[in-house]
Amino acid sequence: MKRLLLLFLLSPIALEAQQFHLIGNADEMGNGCIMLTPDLPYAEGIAYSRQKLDLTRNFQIDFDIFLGDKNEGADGITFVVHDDVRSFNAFGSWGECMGYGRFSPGSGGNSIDPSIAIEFDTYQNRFQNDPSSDHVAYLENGINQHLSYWNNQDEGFDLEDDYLHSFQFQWEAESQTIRVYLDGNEVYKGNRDLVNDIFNGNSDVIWGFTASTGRKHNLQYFCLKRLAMEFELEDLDKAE
Ligand SMILES: [Ca+2]
Ligand SMILES: [Ca+2]
Ligand SMILES: [Ca+2]
Repeated sequence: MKRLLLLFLLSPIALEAQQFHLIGNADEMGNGCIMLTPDLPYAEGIAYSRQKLDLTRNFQIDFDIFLGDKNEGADGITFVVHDDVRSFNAFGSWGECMGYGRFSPGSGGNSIDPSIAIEFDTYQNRFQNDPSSDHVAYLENGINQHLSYWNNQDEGFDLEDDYLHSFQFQWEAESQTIRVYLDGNEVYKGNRDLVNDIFNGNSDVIWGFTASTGRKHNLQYFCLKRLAMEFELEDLDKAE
């Protein structure tokens, strides 16, 4: 019962495009959506909320993502939470790194670190262990390679279908649980002490979205829905 109660007590906050700091090709679209990349090669765009997240509290973020209208396009979007020293100007590499990571774990090049990310990958790069289908994966510290992924067990799974897809990210602070939903399906669930194991004890972190294209490309954007943040842990205890 406690978990249900927590979600009901979250306070939703309406998000506006002006609350985001934009880098590279990112640009307001004027309809509550922010473009990350135009449908052009070698583009990269990043949008960070100016309001940081507090990992000592529960929160839930809802938004829609658009990954393009052609299956042969690329490369995808990541949702990122980070504490990189470059703060609101942190960026990663283009192409298969989706503006988040670097090309290989041991290589140089720009990546957002320390961080976690959820990637929505629309192009197969064998070096990153990508399946032939589009997929979702959990990433850490600017490394795009992943051992596991979610593609609905469908080798034809395609997100570049000219539709918006709903995405939800939930953080439950006490149990240190991450839950991710795409179009209502649970696509990732994991337990991680983010504050201590990723962010070196810091609980105030930057969040936003990154995307890039390479030789192949697509229009990629996200639309704001809401951020729901738990206000006071004490209030929850009283409510019980
Ligand atoms: Ca593709
Ligand atoms: Ca890829
Ligand atoms: Ca695809």
